[in-house]
Amino acid sequence: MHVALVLAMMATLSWAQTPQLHRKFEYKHSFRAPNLAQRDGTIPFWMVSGDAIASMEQLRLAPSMRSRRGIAWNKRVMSESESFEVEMSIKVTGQGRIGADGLAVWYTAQQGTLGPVFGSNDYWTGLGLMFDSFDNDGQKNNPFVSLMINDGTRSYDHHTDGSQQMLSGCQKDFRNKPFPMKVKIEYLKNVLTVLIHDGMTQNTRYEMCIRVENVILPKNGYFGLSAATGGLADDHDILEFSVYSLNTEMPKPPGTMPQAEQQKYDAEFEKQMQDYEKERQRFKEQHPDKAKDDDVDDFAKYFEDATARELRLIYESQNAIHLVMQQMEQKLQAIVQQQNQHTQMINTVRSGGAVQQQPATGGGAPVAGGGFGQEEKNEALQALRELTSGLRDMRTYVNEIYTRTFNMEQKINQGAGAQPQAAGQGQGTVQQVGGATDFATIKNYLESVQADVRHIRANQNNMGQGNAQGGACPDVACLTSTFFLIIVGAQSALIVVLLMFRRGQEKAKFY
Ligand SMILES: [Ca+2]
Ligand SMILES: [Ca+2]
Repeated sequence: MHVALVLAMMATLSWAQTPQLHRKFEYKHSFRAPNLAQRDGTIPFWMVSGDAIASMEQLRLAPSMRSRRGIAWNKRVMSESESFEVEMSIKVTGQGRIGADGLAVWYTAQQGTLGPVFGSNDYWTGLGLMFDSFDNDGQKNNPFVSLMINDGTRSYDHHTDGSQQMLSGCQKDFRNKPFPMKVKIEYLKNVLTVLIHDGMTQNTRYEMCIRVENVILPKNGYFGLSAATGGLADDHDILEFSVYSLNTEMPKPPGTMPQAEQQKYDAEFEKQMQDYEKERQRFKEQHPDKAKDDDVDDFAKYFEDATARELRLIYESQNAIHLVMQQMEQKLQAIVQQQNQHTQMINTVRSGGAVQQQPATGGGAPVAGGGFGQEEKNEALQALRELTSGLRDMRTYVNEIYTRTFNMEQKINQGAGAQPQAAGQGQGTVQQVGGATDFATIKNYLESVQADVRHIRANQNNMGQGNAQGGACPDVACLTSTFFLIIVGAQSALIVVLLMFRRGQEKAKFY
């Protein structure tokens, strides 16, 4: 009873201590369709040589033409792990009942070169997995898959299909299958396994082909592929070559890795922020006068002082003016377009009877040049001139009002103060009675001012009517672009003067 319990506990412990296998896709050793190759026919991290051609869909190691050979070799060594898994998708297709020569997958100490062994060099060091199409030794056992491990001293024997040299193999017809053949090569803890799906069904069903123990492969080897044709020829295409590193030293399951890393980075960031804050505090303590400036809380105060706010307000108001001007321009354009249409219609009516033909030939295209004639332009210019002179008149009237008001003030003051000589008896009684007729005088002046204002209004009305007749601005506010620019200019000049004045004041404070 006790023994059984102890055994069970030991079993549980040993199971718990078994390291989990971490399988990771290694893109620097892999390629797969679609987008197998780049536009220039290269495969990233791979060299392609001989008659091999890489396209988006496949790597054609050797085409179905006589005596061709091509190789493709990984430029990077497999340093990610000693154990690995390779998943391949292969198509070998040809017109004949028999094909040749075949293709090979390599894992070697050095990169391969073009040569006699299925397109690659002889005397290699490492693994060669041959897919031999042609039956050289007449054993009626081809196509055949064979595994040969070489230490760089042996030459491959084609006459026997390598049957005396191979470690293991299996007979497998891989030519002209409806679906790509799938091959899975696993090298884990010096055990090499080759599983093959023959491509007869779409669903992958692997069958064991090779399993060999105590296989020693070179560390940091290169993956390679090659194929060759002879008197007979097949297309030898690789659709996928995916390499996965197999590591047992990764305790964490792959799903939690990114989150763990994220937490690590977050912690690091937090730590650095704290360090920075500490440094800042220390600096502030050491240099209280300098540190004051970079105080974040006070920054806003420095940011918008009175001058800045003023500038911002000016900027905003100028933006508003700009917007209004843009709107005016749009409206003017719309008016011009309308006028064009009207002119066109009038012309059409004048030409007589051509109204029905117009839409067919002219369509809706506006008469750009002729629509706004010289006469209209002159009229518009005239209206503008009138408006300008009207504004000038208005200014004169305003000045006049100002002058009169000023004079009136002066006279009132005089009336209230010392007695003028020319004022006569009436003025004298004003003083005596205590300002009874003073109101009458003010009334007179007010009436004269009222009359002036009425006069100005009448003038304005006349001007308004004149403009309306001119048709310069029927719907929009009667304000020309020129006048607007003058306003903006005057405003800008004022700002500049104000700023200069302020700057002068500030300088005065320092010097
Ligand atoms: Ca052969
Ligand atoms: Ca054979």
